[in-house]
Amino acid sequence: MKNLRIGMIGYGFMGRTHSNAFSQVNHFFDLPYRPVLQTLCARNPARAQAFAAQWGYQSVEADWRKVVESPEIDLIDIASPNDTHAEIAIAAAKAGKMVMCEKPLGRTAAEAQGMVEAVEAAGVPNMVWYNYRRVPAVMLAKHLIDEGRLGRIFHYRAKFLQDWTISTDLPQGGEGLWRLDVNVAGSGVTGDLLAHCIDTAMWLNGPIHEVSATTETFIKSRQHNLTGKLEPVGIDDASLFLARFDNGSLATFEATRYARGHKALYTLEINGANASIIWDLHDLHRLQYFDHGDEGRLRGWRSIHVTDSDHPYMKHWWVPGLQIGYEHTFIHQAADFLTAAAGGQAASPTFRDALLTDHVTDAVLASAKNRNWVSIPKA
Ligand code: SOE
Repeated sequence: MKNLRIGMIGYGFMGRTHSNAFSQVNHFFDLPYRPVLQTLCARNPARAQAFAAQWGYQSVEADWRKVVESPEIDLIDIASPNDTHAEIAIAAAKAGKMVMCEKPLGRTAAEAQGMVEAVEAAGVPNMVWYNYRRVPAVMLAKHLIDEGRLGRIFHYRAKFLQDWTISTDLPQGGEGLWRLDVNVAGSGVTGDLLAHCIDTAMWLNGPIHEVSATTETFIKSRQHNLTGKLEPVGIDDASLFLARFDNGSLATFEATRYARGHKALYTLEINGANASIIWDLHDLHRLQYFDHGDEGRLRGWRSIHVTDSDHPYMKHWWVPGLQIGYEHTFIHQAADFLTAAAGGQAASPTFRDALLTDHVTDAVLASAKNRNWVSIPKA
């Protein structure tokens, strides 16, 4: 097993999920690489030191360029705010490093395009952390769909509901709240939450053909943490869209941070001619499955507890019936990446896959602004 020395850029929520994945992955998966937490790179020196000590990083660096150029680093993992993704990823690819990037890939598709070109020109393994694909129940849904069990797909329905920005007193900008600053985040819930729904949807149900959207910014100005001034809010607080997929199915998508009581309710439902599937992040190890082919008297929704050893990823964990959770999705993604990287390959979703999601989020924002249907560019 070869060491793979990681330069982690960022130490927020995602820096923790990724560091945890790299720390745990070899305990549960037999892999060609052993990730080594080599360097933690972040702007606040005291917090960076504390984070590095807590997670076991061997060194700390404030300038990401030094990490990217360092001969002691094999892989750059970008877990810093969205406005830093492109510059770091492009420099890392040019330096011949493998690159992993937190979602969304770019703030716009134009920004993501340059990132795709850089990793493909350098031929370096790459992946974007759309982690919900690696929930075992969601992966099981993928297998059932690919086996053709649902038949012709008519409907796709997805929601991602949160409620953490309802207070008018919540400021925007700076550490922890950069998601509310449009210059840093690129957009609001469209790029942050709908991007997850769109990534999963296109993976399960194929390309989206066109969208018609509406968005709202409920709170129009907030104190900015960096300037201290009351400033206009540029992000979308809620975003809803209708979509038509290339396969002829119709879809509705909704994301908001104003659904009081919902903390991270990501749900999806797919209705096919033969069967339907429902999944809910708050009950993430269950897949609801209805099969019209079942004997009529017994036909009904099955609630599959996706914890058995023949379910995706589950043989690597405990014994059948015992559950895993959110953090494991990142561990699965790290395992898949390390396996692909050993063969010099990208892992899904690749930078190119994530570029398509950015095209859809761009189209959603354009449609909401111009009040029209917008077609999605082809891959
Ligand atoms: C936003 O609150 C957020 O942390 C997203 O940025 C993550 O991608 C999502 O998985 C949970 O919610």
